[in-house]
Amino acid sequence: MNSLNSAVWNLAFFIPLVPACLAAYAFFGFLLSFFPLKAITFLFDDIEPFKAVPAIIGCFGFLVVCFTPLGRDFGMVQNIPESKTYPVPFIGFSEMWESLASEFKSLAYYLLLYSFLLFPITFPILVVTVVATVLLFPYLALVDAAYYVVMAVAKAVDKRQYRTNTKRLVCPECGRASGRPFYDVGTSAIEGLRPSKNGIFSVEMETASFPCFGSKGGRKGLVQSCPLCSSVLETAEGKPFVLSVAGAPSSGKTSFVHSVTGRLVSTSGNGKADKAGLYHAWEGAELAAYRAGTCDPTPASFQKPHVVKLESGRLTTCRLLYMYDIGGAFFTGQIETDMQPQYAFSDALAFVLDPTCDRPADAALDAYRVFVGRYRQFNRMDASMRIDVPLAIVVTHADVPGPLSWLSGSELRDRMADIGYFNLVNSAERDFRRVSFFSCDARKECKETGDAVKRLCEDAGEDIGQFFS
Ligand SMILES: Nc1nc2c(ncn2[C@@H]2O[C@H](COP(=O)(O)OP(=O)(O)O)[C@@H](O)[C@H]2O)c(=O)[nH]1
Ligand SMILES: [Mg+2]
Repeated sequence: MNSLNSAVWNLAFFIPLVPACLAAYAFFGFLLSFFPLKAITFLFDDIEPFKAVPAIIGCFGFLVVCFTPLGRDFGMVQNIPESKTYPVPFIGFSEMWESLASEFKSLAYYLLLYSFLLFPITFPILVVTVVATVLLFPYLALVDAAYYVVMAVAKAVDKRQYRTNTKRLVCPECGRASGRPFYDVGTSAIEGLRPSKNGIFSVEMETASFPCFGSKGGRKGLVQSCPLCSSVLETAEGKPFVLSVAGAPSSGKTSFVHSVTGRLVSTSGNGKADKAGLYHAWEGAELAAYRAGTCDPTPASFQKPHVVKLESGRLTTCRLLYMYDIGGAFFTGQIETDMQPQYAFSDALAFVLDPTCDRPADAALDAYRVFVGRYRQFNRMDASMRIDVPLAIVVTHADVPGPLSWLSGSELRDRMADIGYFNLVNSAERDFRRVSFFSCDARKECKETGDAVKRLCEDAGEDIGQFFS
């Protein structure tokens, strides 16, 4: 910012100088029409040099006085003011004119004094300086206009980023969604922040001014908390993508979640994340157990979501993948589990089925019916309304050779419809606008599990899909 301010400052000596020289040239021509200078016009045929030479002397003299140590004798100290609100961009421009004008004024004043001594040199410089001082006003007006345009654009970008990135908070601790987080500003917790008129680096709040977006902004680093459970969050305003996993007991839901998580973390989000990590410590222990080949049954009661945090220099905030994995008993309909709040704000749904279990098509269809019934009930959607949230049907146990192993897309869909899953396929396609099909070995961190989530992200129109390979 200092270099930008000094560029504006220095250009203030050059840009007005060009028209100032032309004006000085015209002025000296004007002087030649008065006594006693008028005599020159009678004595010389060519009076051009009498206009041009003083203009050139004035122009060069002006530059010498402004930019050499000689200038100090003329009050020209080249004192670029420190922008008070640094590092807010461009704010220095409009604040600079007073200092600039005072330097020009003292220069003109000293030149006026000296002009009695070295009249032929100092007088032209004085003329150029006076004209350049006048032209300083349109120059600074233009600079300020540019500043306000840039600021308006920066503010619009800032607002948009803030709105889209903090539109919704999903608490990694209580698993519930709310509006913007509470920000701890020292004296009180306030809800939501607004970008200030200065744009990207500062935010006006009830109590004070805090830094906002941008590389130097610290707003994302303010302590934030969940408005519902008051837990302190480390989401740094990360944008959440919520995936709810459903399926019959032991169909492979938990394995699927660990497969996606493990692959995401070990591939650093398709090599596109600077950091890919787990949010909760317990997730690390569970992932390690999964990698060692054990997968404990999940209790039917509501659980905290699995959260993967992806950070990339190309994104203004991080991306958080939430995966809700609940006990399969919920989908048998026997358990009156109260509410699964995530169904109100899921961005995508995955329905997992095991084709190797006893009567697999019936088991899957029963679980599917309970799942969709509860989803509709929770979202107050009757059976005639199609669900906009994308669904992926994930068939596990691809490692056990069978008719569905390692198929995907329409090939898998058609095969499923042929071998007894017709009702499931048909219901899914009636209930959901977008349905995709994948087969995978959920015990491994295989590509197919990531493909399923990638597709769901893409169907939901979210950029987090880029992190899956
Ligand atoms: N061979 C094989 N076993 C699987 C697969 N997916 C899950 N399992 C096993 O099935 C059992 C139940 O899996 P789990 O993920 O706990 O199912 P959940 O009850 O739906 O969460 C575990 O012993 C897993 O190791 C798979 O794709 N292939
Ligand atoms: Mg489980």
